[in-house]
Amino acid sequence: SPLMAGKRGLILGVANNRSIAWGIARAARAHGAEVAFTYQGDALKKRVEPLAAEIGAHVVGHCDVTVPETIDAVFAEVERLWGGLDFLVHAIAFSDKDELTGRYIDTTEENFSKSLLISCYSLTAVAQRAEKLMTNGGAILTMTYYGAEKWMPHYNVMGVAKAALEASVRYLAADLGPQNIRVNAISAGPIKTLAASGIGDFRYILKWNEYNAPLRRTVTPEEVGDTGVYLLSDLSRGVTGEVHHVDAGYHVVG
Ligand code: 0WD
Repeated sequence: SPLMAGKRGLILGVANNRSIAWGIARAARAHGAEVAFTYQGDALKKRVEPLAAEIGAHVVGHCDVTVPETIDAVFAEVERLWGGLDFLVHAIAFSDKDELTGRYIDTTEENFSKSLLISCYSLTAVAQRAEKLMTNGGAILTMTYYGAEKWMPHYNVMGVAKAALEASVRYLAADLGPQNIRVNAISAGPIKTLAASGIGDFRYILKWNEYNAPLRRTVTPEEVGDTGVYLLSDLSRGVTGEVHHVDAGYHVVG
C-alpha cells in the first residue's frame, strides 16, 4: 500500500504554487496521505483554496501564528475533521524585508522579536497543540536554511532565528520522543519563492549555489517534498532531532 496511506497531516505555509509547503503537500498526497492547509489572511485564502482543490486537500482556516487563538481554532478544526493527527509541516518564516539586507548588527529589537516569534517560537506553539492530537505517535517537520550554521550575506536575523529553530528541533525531539513523535528539519538550498524574494541579492545566491554545490545546480520544491515524505513516513521511523540538508550538497563546500 502507498507509503503514507492512512496518514493525516496539517501543513502550514502554503502561500502560492511556488511555496516549499506546496511541494511537500503534493508529494505527501502522491504517496497517499490526507492533508489539510491553513492560510494566513484573506489574500492568501484566495490562493490556497484553488491549490487545495487541485490535490483534494482540506482547508481548515485562517492561522496567523502571532495570534494564538487562530492556532487553537485550526487545531480544533483538525480534531473535528479527523479526530487525530499523524504529521505536521511547519513551513513559515518572516522578517521585515528592510532587515534582510545590510548588516545584522542593525537589527531592531522589534523585528528581532517578531522574526523569532514567527520563524522559531511558532514551531513550539504548533507542537504543543499537535502533541495532544498525535495519540498514535507522529512526525513534525520544519524548514531551515544553511544561514543557521554559517554567516550568509543578507540573511541576518533569519540566520539567528533558524539557529534557534534548529535547536528547538532537538529539544522538541527529546520532549516528544517518549510518545513516538519525531521532530526533524529539512535544510533546503535556496529556492525562488515569495519569502525568498525579500532577501537581498537572492539571484546572486542562487547562481553561487549553482556554481559551487556538488550537484552544480539548485534544488526544487519537488525534491524537498520527496525528502519530506521520507521524514514524515515510517521510512524514517528511527530518525528524530535531525537537520537533513536538501541543498545539492552545498553544505559540504560552502
Ligand atoms: O530558499 C528558500 N525559499 C528557503 C526557504 C530555503 C530554506 C528554507 N526556507 C524556509 C523558509 O524560511 C520558511 O521557513 O522554508 C519555509 C517556507 O518558505 P518558502 O516556501 O520559501 O516561502 P513562502 O512560499 O513565501 O511561504 C512562507 C509563508 C508565508 O508566506 P509570505 O511570503 O506571505 O510571508 O509563511 C507564512 C505565509 O504563508 N507565514 C505565516 N503563517 C502564519 N502566520 C506568518 C504568520 N504570522 N508569516 C508568514
